[in-house]
Amino acid sequence: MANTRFNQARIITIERHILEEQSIHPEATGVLTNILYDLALAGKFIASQTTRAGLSEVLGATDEINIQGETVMKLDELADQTIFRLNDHTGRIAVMASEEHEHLLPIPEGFPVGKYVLLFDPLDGSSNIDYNATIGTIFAIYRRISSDGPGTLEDCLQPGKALVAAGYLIYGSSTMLVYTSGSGVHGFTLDPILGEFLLTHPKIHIPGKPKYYSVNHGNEIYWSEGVRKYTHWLQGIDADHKPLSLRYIGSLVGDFHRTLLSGGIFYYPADTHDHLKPRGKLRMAYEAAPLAFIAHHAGGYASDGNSPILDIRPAQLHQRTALYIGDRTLVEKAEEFIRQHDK
Ligand code: FDP
Repeated sequence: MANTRFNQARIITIERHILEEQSIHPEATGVLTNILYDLALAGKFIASQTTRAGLSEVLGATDEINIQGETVMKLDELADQTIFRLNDHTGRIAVMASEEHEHLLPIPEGFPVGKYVLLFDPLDGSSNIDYNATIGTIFAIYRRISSDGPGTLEDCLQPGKALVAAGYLIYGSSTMLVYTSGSGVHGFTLDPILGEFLLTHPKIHIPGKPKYYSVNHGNEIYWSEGVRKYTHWLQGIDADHKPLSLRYIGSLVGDFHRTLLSGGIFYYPADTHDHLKPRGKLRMAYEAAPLAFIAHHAGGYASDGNSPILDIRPAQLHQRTALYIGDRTLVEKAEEFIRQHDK
């Protein structure tokens, strides 16, 4: 009996956790707390749809091509609309931007406009949907910098170091929500029976002994000399350490989540072939900046190969970037190789 009570005392729902975090900040109004709840709710909804993909006829592509030139999957649309609709009327958000839309997503007329800015990648890793592999949702929350009225493009083009909170939902063998609002990175696992996110990974810190490196080796012919030499170093060639093992899902949230929990590095370099991905593939605002914020608060580091991701102010909503993220020493080593060989 005593044992049962003890176990129950340790159950921390996301609601309790976010409220406790809010109480550390006496100036907090509860608005951010509510945005985080709304995103947790969006995550539950998206998770319920992704686990039913194929059954409820949502698997497969729509006929539309999105702004990135990719075929829009039905689940992408669902996730996109879910997040927008759960946040468009609350009076907490000034403006939104989604990886799926070319332009800003203003708050619809008639609804109050709030003080936060929400950027999201509704379903990251969508090329994996048809193969039942891990996918995710990434979100980034800034304070608006414009004074009033509808939120502006400038509100959305802030550097990652201005983030108030960032997180992701991962739809894998279980559904998890991982977030930080600046005081630690915390992970919650969705109990599908209770329908609640429970704290399972408090205070995540990237482990010091890296196990894995994660990169799309299929692109090696496009890499710079620095990136190639760095990769050889990770493989133990001309290095004073054992080779790291390779893991690559091709779904950023999945690859990042593993890196966060097991240590190591994920990278998606820029191409040396200008016509391909001279700035890399990943999006600064929807992918790199929020994950860099999480990595930073978990003791890690993220760089574009030259400078910290968190220092870069994107010039455009859909700006792409090279990304090196994870263990601080490994990311700094990548910068060192690039400095030495690519200038
Ligand atoms: P996807 O194209 O499946 O949506 O930025 C999107 C992304 O996946 C990331 O999630 C993933 O890390 C990367 O692209 C995979 O790109 P490659 O297929 O070129 O490796």
